[in-house]
Amino acid sequence: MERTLIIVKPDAVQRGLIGEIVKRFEQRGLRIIGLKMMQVSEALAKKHYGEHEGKSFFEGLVQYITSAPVVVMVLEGPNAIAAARTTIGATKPHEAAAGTIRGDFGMDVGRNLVHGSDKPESGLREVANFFTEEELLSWSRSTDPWIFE
Ligand code: IDP
Ligand code: MG
Repeated sequence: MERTLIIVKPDAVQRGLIGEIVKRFEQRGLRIIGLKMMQVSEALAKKHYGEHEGKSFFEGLVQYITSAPVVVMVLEGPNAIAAARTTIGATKPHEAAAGTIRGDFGMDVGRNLVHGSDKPESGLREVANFFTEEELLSWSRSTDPWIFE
């Protein structure tokens, strides 16, 4: 089972899209094992987006992600990372396929609504940055055998 960190970014929270976005991951079949609302500190933002430090958009990205509350969640499932990223859509919303979150709700790469981990190692690192082990639940759904073979 893979784990992915999802962030419902400040623009999505401000636009009232928390429920819509959570719904899309739920209906896909990903299992939510942690979920909370928080405001990201500058230190946490810089740690989370460390790979982008030095890029032209880095300061703006840190400003954006710390500017207002976010909802963070951990999703679990076989191939959870790839599944979540196809539900999220391409980084640049104007290139994202219709039917994806970014393709349905976004216009600008600087306001692209949602984050999802990009590989299993990032998933583990990012989940540990945002959640303690006590905040994550190990549980199974009665529907799991109908979603995962
Ligand atoms: P991802 O979120 O699809 O994995 P990354 O390339 O990892 O995309 O970039 C992280 C985040 O940085 C993006 O989701 C977006 O918020 C922001 N970002 C990436 N490229 C740009 C840019 O050219 N201008 C402004 N923000 C950007
Ligand atoms: Mg990324």
